[in-house]
Amino acid sequence: MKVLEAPFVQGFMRMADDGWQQGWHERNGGNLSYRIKHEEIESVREDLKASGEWEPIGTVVPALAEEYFLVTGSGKYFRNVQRDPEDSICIIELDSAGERYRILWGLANGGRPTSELPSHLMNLEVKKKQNEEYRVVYHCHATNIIALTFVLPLQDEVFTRELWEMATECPVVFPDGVGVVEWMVPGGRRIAEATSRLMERYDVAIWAHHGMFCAGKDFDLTFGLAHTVEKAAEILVKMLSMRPDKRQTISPDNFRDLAADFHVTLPERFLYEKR
Ligand code: 2HA
Ligand code: ZN
Repeated sequence: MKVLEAPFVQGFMRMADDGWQQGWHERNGGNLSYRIKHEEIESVREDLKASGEWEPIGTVVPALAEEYFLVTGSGKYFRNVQRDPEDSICIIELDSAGERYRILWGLANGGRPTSELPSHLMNLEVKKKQNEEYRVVYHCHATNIIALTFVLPLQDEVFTRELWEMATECPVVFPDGVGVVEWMVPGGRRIAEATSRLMERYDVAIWAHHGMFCAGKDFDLTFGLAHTVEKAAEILVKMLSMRPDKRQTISPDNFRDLAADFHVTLPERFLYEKR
């Protein structure tokens, strides 16, 4: 099969376009990666060709050695993924040490995988060790989440609780909560390490004054997660714009009742009493 006919590639392109339509990918903002299944890479094998040299990833991910990934290209625009995928995205393979990659398809006019490749691969490695079914890592510049990083304390507990309170379904969609990374230079190993540490606990990591990272088992779940978090952030921004406090809200005991009925575990550290 041709790469562009494969369902996993179609799903990847649809997700990129969905993010663009949401307004989360100005210019070349954001990036997306997918850890390809064995049968999926075999289904497109005839269309793959090693075009360049092995290049360093910028970090080491031994648990992902010899795996294949579909990723957006550095400097490429989400706006163009659906229209010109061969120029915008690529399939890469990792070497046997998980230290280097090479391009097997895509980036037809040259280029490199996303500048956030270290973060994507380190997150995918953490998630794979937890649960083999995790395959998607998504980074977007969601507007309202970024806005909140200027007014809320950069603490996991506060972000999680405030987002949970904005929509009843939030604690059901992300019961583990969200983590927050203080401002750091993007693109390197340091921010990748900080993010992947948070991914040991959460499926969502917020980058202060920058955006968010989400991890999930498939495109629907991962996009849906980002969408739910950003929607809650939008409600919080609207609420804070109307008045600085809440007249009424969902209480810690309300959350405990919800957890019991929906069969989710909500860590007590998020259900603190507010002063
Ligand atoms: O430009 O979003 O974090 C791509 C990015 C870097
Ligand atoms: Zn970014």
